Amino acid sequence: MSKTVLITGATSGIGRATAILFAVQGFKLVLCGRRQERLDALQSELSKQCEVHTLNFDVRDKDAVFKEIGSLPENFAQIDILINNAGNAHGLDPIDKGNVDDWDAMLDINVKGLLYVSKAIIPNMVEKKSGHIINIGSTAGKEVYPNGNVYCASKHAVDALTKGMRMDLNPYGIKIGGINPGAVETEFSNVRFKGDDNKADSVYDGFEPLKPEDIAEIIHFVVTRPYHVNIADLIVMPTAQASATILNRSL
Ligand code: NDP
Ligand code: 8X3
Repeated sequence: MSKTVLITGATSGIGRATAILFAVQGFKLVLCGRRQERLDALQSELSKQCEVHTLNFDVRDKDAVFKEIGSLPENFAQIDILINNAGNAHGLDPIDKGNVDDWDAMLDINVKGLLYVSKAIIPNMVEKKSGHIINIGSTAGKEVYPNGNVYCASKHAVDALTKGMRMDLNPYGIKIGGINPGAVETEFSNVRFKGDDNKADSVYDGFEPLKPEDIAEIIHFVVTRPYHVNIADLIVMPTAQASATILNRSL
């Protein structure tokens, strides 16, 4: 029987590429996001390949998270694999000039949103004594870079939660892993720079960034290992990247 996968942030970038690849592989999909038209487009496209259900909620809205996940139809309600992917950076400012609304957004979405979605799904995994959770962290969760302050803090928190979940859910045989990408060309920088496309494009100038499909393939590899193999933590960067700030822009 195909496994059921719930992907947050499925309307764009890494989440969308993962949904498309997983559909080809015949998983059953629960796709989440806030942009209904994109959810509808994915549903109509991917339904040709697999069973798809969509949920529209903001991960910051605790009540909506529990209501939507709690009201999944019976044939989608048993989530085998949770991919906690929804998230973004908002702004790139020194700490003294940071916008507090940006700080709220990053901590509320990247950290608390991930927690709410996990809390809505973990009890069923505990009951079944099976499940797999993948948290999409970042190289920003492994190092800090200038002006990255709160985004880096949010992804360091994701890294800590990945480790904590692995410890706490170990008695139940639930797999927990973190995947931590470097620069991936998605809508990430458009969101970070609030729609300034020139600024967003310049992030990837002069080097070949990762594609969302690269991360989707890695997620697929991680979830298709035999039961006794848990890929606990993984960092993936473009070849041109050596750290958050060391980029070879001549490649
Ligand atoms: P995108 O901006 O392309 O996608 C972000 C996704 O998150 C969208 O589907 C968006 O959907 C969803 N999302 C954002 N805010 C919310 C919210 N409040 N509630 C529900 N869903 C939300 O970026 P990426 O694909 O690049 O990002 C995916 C993950 O990868 C993030 O966690 C990001 O931090 C991480 N990452 C990205 C890297 C990169 O360089 N691109 C590198 C390392 C990590 P919608 O707007 O429809 O709600
Ligand atoms: C995204 C990668 O370097 O912009 O998490 O923080 S970075």
